[in-house]
Amino acid sequence: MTEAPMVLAERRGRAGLLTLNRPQARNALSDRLMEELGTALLAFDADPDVGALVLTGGPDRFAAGADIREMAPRRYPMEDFIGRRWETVTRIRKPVIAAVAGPALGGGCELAMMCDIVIAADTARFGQPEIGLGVIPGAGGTQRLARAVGKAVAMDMVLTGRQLDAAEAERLGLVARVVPAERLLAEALAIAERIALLPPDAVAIAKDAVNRSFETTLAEGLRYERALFLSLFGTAGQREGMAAFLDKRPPRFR
Ligand code: CO8
Repeated sequence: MTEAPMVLAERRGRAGLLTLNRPQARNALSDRLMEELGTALLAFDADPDVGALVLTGGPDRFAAGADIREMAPRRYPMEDFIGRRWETVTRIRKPVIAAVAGPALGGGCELAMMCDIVIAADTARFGQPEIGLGVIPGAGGTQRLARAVGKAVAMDMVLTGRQLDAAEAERLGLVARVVPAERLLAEALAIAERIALLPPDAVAIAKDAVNRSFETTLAEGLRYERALFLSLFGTAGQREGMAAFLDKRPPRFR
């Protein structure tokens, strides 16, 4: 008998929907789950009929973090067991929208922060409880979190394990929008569909440019942005987008 997949992948219109599927372990992010997620992300990234992705953990939870059962026997020195497996979501070209309901804890919060837009249900909670397990966040929970919410709140969360509810996460800029839980998936898919109708070169380059702002100085980032901006002239999207504006008609990008 084959085991149930830990990540479900399906097409919804021009959106690729990925659902973490390990409810009995609260979507704990085991090595196998992260391998499956990486494979599914790369498949959608390569699919020309998909314009943007939605990543969710279902209506009750996003993810309870890395798999503690798997990590407990590990001893340093050891191989980097996070590495490539956890980075795929940050390497793909298409935007990924995290649709978060319920707990997004530890690696679950970190996975949401790796996505490009985070939409939260009013039931969502974000936290980095690793300190209570004798470790610290290992996939961005000290770095992306501090950049998103600032040092004061990041320190509070990382040092005490305090969790943010959806409203606080929105106020602090960790999430883009909060919606009623029953609307979460529809809203996230609508955003993905909207992006999927836009010119794919400009979408991928816009994502890259904003992400670069977290990794470089302002002067270097502005040079990078300018080069990317210029590179879009002559693409199908630029020609059609500007022609449609001047012709006073809706653009047809695909
Ligand atoms: N790992 C493994 N199993 C888990 C995890 C987890 N993170 N979380 C829950 N489970 C399992 C439980 O062991 C339990 O299993 P069983 O039924 O066999 O006893 C089952 O899921 C149900 O758990 P609960 O009864 O606790 O479920 P509740 O709905 O009452 O609570 C919670 C859900 C709030 C999510 C709660 O389970 C919880 O607090 N979980 C742990 C959260 C946590 O501490 N996360 C941080 C993990 S460390 C981490 O993420 C480090 C990331 C570093 C980078 C990546 C490295 C690979």
